[in-house]
Amino acid sequence: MKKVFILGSTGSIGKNTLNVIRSFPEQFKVAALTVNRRIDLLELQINEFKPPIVIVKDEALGKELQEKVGRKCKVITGDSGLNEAAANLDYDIFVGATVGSNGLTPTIEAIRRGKTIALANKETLVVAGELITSLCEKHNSKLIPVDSEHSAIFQCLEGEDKDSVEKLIITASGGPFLNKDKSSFSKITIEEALNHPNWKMGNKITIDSATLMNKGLEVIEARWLFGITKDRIDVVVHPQSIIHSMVQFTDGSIKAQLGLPDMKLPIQYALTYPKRCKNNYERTNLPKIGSFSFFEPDIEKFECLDLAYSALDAGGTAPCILNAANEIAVDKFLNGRIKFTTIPSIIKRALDKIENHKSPDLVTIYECDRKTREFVSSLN
Ligand code: MN3
Repeated sequence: MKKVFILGSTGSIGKNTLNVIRSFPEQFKVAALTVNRRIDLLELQINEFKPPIVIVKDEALGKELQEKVGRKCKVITGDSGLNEAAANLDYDIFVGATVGSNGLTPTIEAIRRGKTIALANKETLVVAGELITSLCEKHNSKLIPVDSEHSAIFQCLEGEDKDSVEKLIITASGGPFLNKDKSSFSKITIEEALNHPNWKMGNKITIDSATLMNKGLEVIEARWLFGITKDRIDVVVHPQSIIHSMVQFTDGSIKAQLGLPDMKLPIQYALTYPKRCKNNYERTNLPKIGSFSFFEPDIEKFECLDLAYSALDAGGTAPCILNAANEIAVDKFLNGRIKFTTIPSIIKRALDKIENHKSPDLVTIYECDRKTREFVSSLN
């Protein structure tokens, strides 16, 4: 029986992780669940999965929940409670299911204990890839990707020699604006940007998919997960989202992983790895899908992808600046304060303005993150 700690249990990945656990009650047990504020959904999860401990970031809401659940479950609160839980509780797998860079410290606590990390939170590797991968090596902690593209690559690399990898090919759906003319980008509404053709996800990642920043963050994530430099990571637009990504080897052969766009699959693989377990999820019907198509991404239209490659090239804290600026810019767009086309220009300004530090430690990363957010928040 594997005990699972879920950082962020009420978001899209967290709920799907619980869906997977529900299907394999003899294999998994919930060790702890964490949320920022959504205590009503957390209460339902407590009733069903009976974790001994939950962590609520908001202290007042945490107290309110403790009164409701009584002695059924212990409620811990605040950032310090979260970090202590990751550092001290009894669990085997840590699922990083939050969005944004705020899950970094508890993830590092889990890595220091040599836990298996099922990582859905791409920002962790984007802002601190060098630090995280070296800590994983030092503490013998295994990092298993949950992001569908990286899960695909991870599966394609099983049984292969790292030296025989020529390049990684990350697929992108292209998002809702693949065929939209750039001249009309400035009129894109929040509703249009939130309407993703293939995947149902949280708001932030859906906007990132519309700008292709999501793919840019995934290129940076892949660089650290697989130790492959950026000139050997390609992005190919594949609007059907059935091929989740591919690996090309030195003999020219390409391996791909296919499946329906459903996050339960990569989550299940990360939890059961290296085993595969039988489930009853819908199967991929290839004749019904009919055909696959592929295009080069248009980086003039989707500047965010280009900005991500540049940030990876610059190294140091540049990806941290990119990520923090993007988080604030997306938030501003979702609140109707800026246009869709202002997202990349804000990020560019932040990358020009905030100083880059090479091989940053955690304190430097947090400082850079804070400075960038402050700067971008002050922009109109
Ligand atoms: Mn993805």
